[in-house]
Amino acid sequence: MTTATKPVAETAHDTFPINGTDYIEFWVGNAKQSQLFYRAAFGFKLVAYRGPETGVRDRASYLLEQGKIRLILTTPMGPEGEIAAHIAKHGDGVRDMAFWVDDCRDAYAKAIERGAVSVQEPTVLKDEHGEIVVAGIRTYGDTIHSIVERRNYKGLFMPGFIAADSPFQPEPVGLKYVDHCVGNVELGKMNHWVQFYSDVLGFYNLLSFDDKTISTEYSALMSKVMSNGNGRIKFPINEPAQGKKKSQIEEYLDFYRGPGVQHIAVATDDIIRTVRALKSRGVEFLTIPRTYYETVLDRVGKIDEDIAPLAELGILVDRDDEGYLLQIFTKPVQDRPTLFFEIIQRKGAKSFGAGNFKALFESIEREQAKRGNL
Ligand code: TYF
Ligand code: FE
Repeated sequence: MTTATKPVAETAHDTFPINGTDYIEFWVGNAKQSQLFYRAAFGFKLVAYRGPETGVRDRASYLLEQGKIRLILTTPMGPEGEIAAHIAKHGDGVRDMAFWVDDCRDAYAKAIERGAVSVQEPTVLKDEHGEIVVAGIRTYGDTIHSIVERRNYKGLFMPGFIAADSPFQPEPVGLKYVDHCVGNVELGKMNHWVQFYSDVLGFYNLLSFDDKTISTEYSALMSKVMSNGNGRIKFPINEPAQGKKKSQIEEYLDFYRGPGVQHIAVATDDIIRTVRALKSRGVEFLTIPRTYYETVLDRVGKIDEDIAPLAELGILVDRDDEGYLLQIFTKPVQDRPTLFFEIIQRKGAKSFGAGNFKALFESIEREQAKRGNL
């Protein structure tokens, strides 16, 4: 069932150091409307803009920020080119999970030497605030990793972007940083992409879930979590497994028309406050049966939070050797059942909520059934 692969390192030997996620860029059909959704519903702040008004003719991009999280929403100005083709095929989705590095040229050269496929050679972008060096490599599907060096840059974000402001300034909801980004890949390809992150980027295999860990009679999948050395980049990779029902991963692959980013997990220090705020602004979450809360404390032991608000909001709890975590999942954020968000609060735990997989996957399957995809 699992294909044989070379052993994957248990500790990282980073090909190049990564300081963290620089930004996540979405290619969308209407960035003007998407940026308002992420501000109004998720509490992001509009910071910068690049488009026809700033001399870029073929696209418009909006930079949003909350905590350390940067999102870019980009749309094409016409049907020509790779952005329009990406949207026609995938719908709205994640194009780029960018790495923040200290030395782009060195990082890019080392990645290419180890077999990365280039999408952009190191390119210098200059303005009066200094220079950014950016390169790009491919990962699964049509997704890329830009490699961004900003040590000689003092400006807002990047040359080409101008400050943007708006009279509409919704309160942030307490989102702090990107905790992990999950990719869905085709049946039989998980180990290929595990090997890519290991061989090319020097990441290590932090955790693995085979189809027995994950599936009961429910949605079957396998997952391996790849991490860089400092743990600031964590990429679980899922592939569908044979189950009684159509795997949620297959549903994603059918609608995204191939591999891509399935969910982005964002961290908060106060998940109850964050989820209340998100719900009051119209963000939809997966629902969890009341019965989950009748047994959760027997499973996870004592926690700081009251159970009542967790049950009211549908927040899940899990424990590992190092502590516990609280997590909740949105419904897909576009009409295709593709990308969704996870809100996570870690209280020591370094794991991903394996104890919640059954409750979570049953909830996902109720949504799949409503869509007629089970
Ligand atoms: O990132 C994770 O591993 C958890 C659990 O389709 C998860 O958030 C795994 C697979 C999936 C949804 C959530
Ligand atoms: Fe997750």
